[in-house]
Formats: sequence, structure tokens, C-alpha cells
Amino acid sequence: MSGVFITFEGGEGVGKTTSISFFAELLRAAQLQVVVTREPGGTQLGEAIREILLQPRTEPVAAMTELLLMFSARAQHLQEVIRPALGQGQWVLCDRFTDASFAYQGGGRGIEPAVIESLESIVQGSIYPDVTILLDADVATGMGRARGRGELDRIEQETLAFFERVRESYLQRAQAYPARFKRIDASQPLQQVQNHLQHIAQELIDGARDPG
Ligand code: Z5A
Repeated sequence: MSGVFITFEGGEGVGKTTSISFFAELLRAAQLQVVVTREPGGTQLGEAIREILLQPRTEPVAAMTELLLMFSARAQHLQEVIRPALGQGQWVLCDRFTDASFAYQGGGRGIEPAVIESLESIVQGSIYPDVTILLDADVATGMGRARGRGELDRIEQETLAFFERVRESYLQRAQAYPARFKRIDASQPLQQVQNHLQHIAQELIDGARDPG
């Protein structure tokens, strides 16, 4: 039995965390088994790598170091959490996955997509998200929501131009993979975002119950 792998993507503060818990409740209410997880992180080792990645540092971090750390955490996450859960027929909801590497390390830092694609294939094998929910809002809206929280982590300290490139990369990926991506306008009030999420969840639940 194979589960369903759903990823949530988007820039900073667009509402991924808020949306993923709402979505998980909708699936649980339909009696589905749900695992909620995140990247970088999701395992003990992955969370330790996350700390290294997000801690502000005095030395500049090479883009390739950042990319490889993201994929190291991902390899562990796939082995410990994602593959077993999917193998048991569970629904895995993941706050960011490899599209974030294409957006941040590719679009943001300028690493060639072909390099990221090679790592994607080596690390993931046949595991790709079934559905990716892209919460898209202009950079200022997301930053405004996220930045009431106090100190900025290393990646949050990037420039506005960096986050504009990240957003553009996400939009390009959504265009390149229209069957997988579902874009939600995250600048809307929460109620409207949740209506859209409810619609997507219902479609997926109906599809899973009646695959024919
Ligand atoms: N990263 C990477 O570079 N490469 C990779 O491969 C991966 C990750 C996997 C950590 O990610 C960093 O890792 C991230 C990318 C990098 N760096 N940055 N920047 P993260 O997902 O943990 O961090 P984040 O993007 O900064 O997430 P966030 O700030 O926690 O935001 P969020 O989860 O999208 O938003 P939220 O917490 O749900 O909502 C923020 C606030 O807005 C909150 O008060 C909500 O109540 C409110 N909200 C949410 N939706 C709405 C609407 N619709 N209206 C009004 N208010 C709202």
C-alpha cells in the first residue's frame, strides 16, 4: 500500500505552518492517517542540521555547502520518516521539500538546476511529491507576517532581491509542473486560503477513495 506525499511550499511567512495543520485536521477528520513533518528537519539528525543551517554565522556559507546540508537532512528524513510512512499507506504532509532547494539554492543562490536535479535523483530515487501546495504572496506580505517574531535566522537575513528570485523560481516550477502544483494566493485573508485548502483536500480524499 502506498500513501500520499504532499508538500507545502512558498516564501517566508506565507502561511505554510498554519495551512499544514489545517490540512492535517481535514484529513484526520476523514479518518486518514497523517504524518506532519518539515524540512530541513523532521528527524533528530535533520533538526541538528537545521540548526547549523539557520544559525547566523560570521563566515560566508558556500552555496554548495548549504545545498549539500539540505540534501543530507533530506536523505535522513526520507530513510527515517517519509519512506516508511508512505510504505504504510500514510499521508505525509511536509513543510518544504526539494522545490525549496530549487527555489532558494537554485533561484536564490544561483546553483544550476541540473546540479540540484542530480542530487534529487541520487537522494530521492523514485520518491517525488504527489501534490505540492504553493502558497504564493508578494515578498513584502510574507515578510511582514513573519517578522514580528524577533531575531532573523541566517537565511531570513537575505536581501529583498534574493526573496524575489526565490518567489520567481517557485512560480516557474509551478508552471513547469502544472499537474503536481496547486497554487494558492496566500495574500488573501486566512478564511479564503482555508476555503481553497478545503477544496483541494476534498478532491484528494475523493480521489483516494475512488481511484478509478
Ligand atoms: N530552505 C532552503 O533554503 N532550502 C531547502 O531545501 C529547504 C529549506 C527545505 C526554513 O524554512 C528555511 O529553510 C527557509 C528556507 C530554507 N528560509 N527562509 N527564509 P521554514 O519553512 O521553517 O521557515 P520560513 O519560510 O521562514 O517559514 P515561516 O516564517 O515559519 O512561515 P510560514 O510557516 O509560511 O507561515 P506561518 O507561520 O504559518 O504564518 C506566519 C504568520 O502569518 C502567522 O502569524 C499566521 O497566523 C499569519 N498568517 C498565515 N496566513 C495568513 C493569512 N492568509 N492572512 C493573514 N495572516 C496569516
